[in-house]
Amino acid sequence: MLELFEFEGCPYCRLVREALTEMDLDVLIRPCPKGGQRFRPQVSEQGGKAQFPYLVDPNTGTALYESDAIIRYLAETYGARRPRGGGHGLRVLTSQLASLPRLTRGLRARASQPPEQPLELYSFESSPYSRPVRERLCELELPYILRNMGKAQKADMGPPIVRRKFYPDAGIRGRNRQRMHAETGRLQVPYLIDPNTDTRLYESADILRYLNETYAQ
Ligand SMILES: N[C@@H](CCC(=O)N[C@@H](CS)C(=O)NCC(=O)O)C(=O)O
Repeated sequence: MLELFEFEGCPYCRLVREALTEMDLDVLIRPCPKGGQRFRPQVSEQGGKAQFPYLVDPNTGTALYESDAIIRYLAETYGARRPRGGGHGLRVLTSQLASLPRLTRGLRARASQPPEQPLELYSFESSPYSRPVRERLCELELPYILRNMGKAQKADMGPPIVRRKFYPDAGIRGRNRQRMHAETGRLQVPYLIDPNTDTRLYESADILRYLNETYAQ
């Protein structure tokens, strides 16, 4: 699995996560919030500097800084379509604007208990309910497998209730959408799986409460 060292409040990291959603690729997130001690030092040791995002691809032995280079590498290596809409400079600007209202959320480390195994999160980058969950996972430096399930067709637009009401017979497209539906019978993000406690949760508020109670110190 690809590994991404990043933090939620970083606009450059966001661009890589957006590309991962659009390219339908999974990744192991190693959160590196400011002040974090769990994964940040690995980046300086391996790559020579504390700069994020930093992608490690064990399949090809590649390790890369620079969001633009990472996105290009992913597209070229995995045959995926690069995100459309403006040049990289414009994307950085709009990503900064997107992070602005979140202020310091997903930026600074908070003391936490390390999990034995990574958690697993079904999410897509622009989901407003998934973002607070990713922010908390980041602040608590909890590694997790990010299973992106971007929208794949018109029937996927809007909340799950819209699909149930207007597109009850729509097929399910997208690898992770099919995977989630096969496993749970539902299509809703965020969806958190914690193999350490055998916990499975929908609903962002419940997930945030669970993460605080289980891992925050
Ligand atoms: N040109 C780089 C810029 C990356 C960058 O400036 N990242 C900031 C975070 S947004 C960083 O690594 N700051 C150092 C730190 O957080 O310690 C890219 O596109 O990836």
